[in-house]
Amino acid sequence: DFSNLFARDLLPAKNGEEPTIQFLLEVVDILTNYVKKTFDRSTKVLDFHHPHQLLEGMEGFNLELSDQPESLEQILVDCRDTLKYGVRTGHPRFFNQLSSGLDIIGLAGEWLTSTANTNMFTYEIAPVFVLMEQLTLKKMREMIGWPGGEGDGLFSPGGAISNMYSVMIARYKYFPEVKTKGMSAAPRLVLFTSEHVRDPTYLIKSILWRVIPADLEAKIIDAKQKGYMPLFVNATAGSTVYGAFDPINEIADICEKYNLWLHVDGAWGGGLLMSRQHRHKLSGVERANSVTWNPHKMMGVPLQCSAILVREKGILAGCNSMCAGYLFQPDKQYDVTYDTGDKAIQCGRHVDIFKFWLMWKAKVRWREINWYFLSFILCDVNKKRPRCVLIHCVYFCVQPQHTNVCFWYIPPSLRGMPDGDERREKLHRVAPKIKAMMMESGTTMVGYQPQGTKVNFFRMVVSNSAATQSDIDFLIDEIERLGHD
Ligand code: ABU
Repeated sequence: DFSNLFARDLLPAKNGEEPTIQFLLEVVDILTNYVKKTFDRSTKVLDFHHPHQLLEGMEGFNLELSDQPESLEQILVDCRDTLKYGVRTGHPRFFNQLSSGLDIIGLAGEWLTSTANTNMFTYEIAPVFVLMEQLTLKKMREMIGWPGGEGDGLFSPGGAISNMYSVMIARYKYFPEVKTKGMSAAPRLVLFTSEHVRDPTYLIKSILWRVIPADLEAKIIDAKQKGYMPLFVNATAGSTVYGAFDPINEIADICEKYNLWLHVDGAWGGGLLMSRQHRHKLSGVERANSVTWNPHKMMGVPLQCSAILVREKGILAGCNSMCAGYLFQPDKQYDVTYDTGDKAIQCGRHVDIFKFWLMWKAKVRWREINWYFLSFILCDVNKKRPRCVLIHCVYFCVQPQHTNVCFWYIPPSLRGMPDGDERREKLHRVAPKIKAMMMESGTTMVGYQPQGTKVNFFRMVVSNSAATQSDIDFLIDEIERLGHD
């Protein structure tokens, strides 16, 4: 009974050891129960409530911060409720995000990381983690194919930040004076990326969602003629929606011809470098100047775990170092090149490496995972059930390149309707409606979106190693059940 105990009774309080151990054992019990239920298919993926319902307080779960300390009993209730009203992203029927699953080794790593509670900025306070990061980044560079695994890198708070690092170091490489003089020291710089990516400067046309190299070259020439300075090309390895892989070798040829920085955004598809069967989809990645690779996506490492990998050693420090004297004293007793913090744009940096390092040790090579098998099953299921129109089949006429499967569900009332504005408007409302009902019933979760001229469609991704064929069938059955008008 913790109702008469408070945070002040725990360590470092005098005689705090016993209540601390008892309290933590209770917490572990809550967490292990949650883990068990996560893999239990009779458990719901979520217990959905609207924001106002949660804010008003659910059965004693009060999000408000009170003026008085709460008892440890209430703190334990808060822990239970927090998990109860959350989403089980490790559930075998959670397909909503590129990052999903609950890896037990990774979880153990995350628990240890929180317990160690240190900061990656200096070797002095994170000696083991800093070395793990260096060794793991080297392994990743070896997988990319850079000679001897040489180069540079960092774990960052996510794929967008890793991509931003690549833009910053490319700019620094060509115009180092920007660091001290600002953007006026550079001409108007131009970045090139696929038309399927958000808010780029220059959009490269694509076919089957892969950029067309000839269009890239035409756009580079156009930018030069307008007096701009082409700087950077992003090739996507596994696009967010369709899972498309750009032709890296052909893009690299153009980058070499025009002396441009080549970045490969493999946030989603980078994990395939671990697969003998699928790594060819990133063929040419070894010619990139920088690569983003998020182990928290395809490789199932608990969030967050995103790496920016760079071929040129030292450029991250060159670009970002500010030499803060209170952290990076040059006269420490150890080799201060291990103080990695000065390479980062942030100061404090979370330990993202340990769970990944531990999983790598435990698995060595990631399972030649049945994700592909499952996504192909989903394609087949769709083909057999003409109620679902597979975008890949309509537009690709081939299997998806990655585990993304995009499709429309066609409810009975729309099946005989001729194509036109009315049908499009109605079809546009189908996926959000089904998704809302799916969340209310809490049985499964899948994403949807419109894109370009395409009305809302389901984007199904398989990256959860707990998912099986029966879960794919369940999802399709559920869409049919909920979508039957
Ligand atoms: N950074 C893109 C993640 C999108 C997703 O998980 O659905």
